[in-house]
Amino acid sequence: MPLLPILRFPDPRLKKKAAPVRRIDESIIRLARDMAETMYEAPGVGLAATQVDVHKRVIVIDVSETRDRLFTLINPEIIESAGQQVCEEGCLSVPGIYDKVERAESVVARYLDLAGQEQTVEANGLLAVCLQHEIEHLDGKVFVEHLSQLKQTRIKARLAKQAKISA
Ligand code: K1U
Ligand code: ZN
Repeated sequence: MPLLPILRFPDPRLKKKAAPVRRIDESIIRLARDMAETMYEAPGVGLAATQVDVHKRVIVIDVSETRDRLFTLINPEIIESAGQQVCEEGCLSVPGIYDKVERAESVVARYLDLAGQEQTVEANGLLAVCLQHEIEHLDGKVFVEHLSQLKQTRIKARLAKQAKISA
């Protein structure tokens, strides 16, 4: 199964808003499978289709230590949120950069599973953070946009330097 190339911040394609999935066909099932494999290999705890340049509302998440609790969420939406938490976040599209972001402490998300059944998940802690982070990717937002302009400028400079070294 192919590993998918992950777009790097500040690639403008990360700003595109993903479209809802109308029909869960073989192409969506294959995309979700390839995304899960790419996330596990990276390694990461989540991945949004936007990050692999597919602008459809599909995310995969596995925050388990055993790496065997995969969630595939089609058209995910946060329908309830409560509280606040500040958590250190990373992003596979912003390699090597970690910083604190304030998010809701707990969320309820509604989504379709791969069989097209509507599901809800109640989440707190890292799963809640990850759901918020991945759904923001589908809306064209990267976590560093929660940081100050100064930090964003420094991050862009650091990533540009890294890209030059590895070219
Ligand atoms: O969206 C992404 O780029 C994935 C990202 C998700 C995320 C991490 C932390 C907080 C919020 C959202 C990552 O997975 S970054 C890598 C990472 O955090 C990690 C990797 C291996 C094991 C545990 C964590
Ligand atoms: Zn990310």
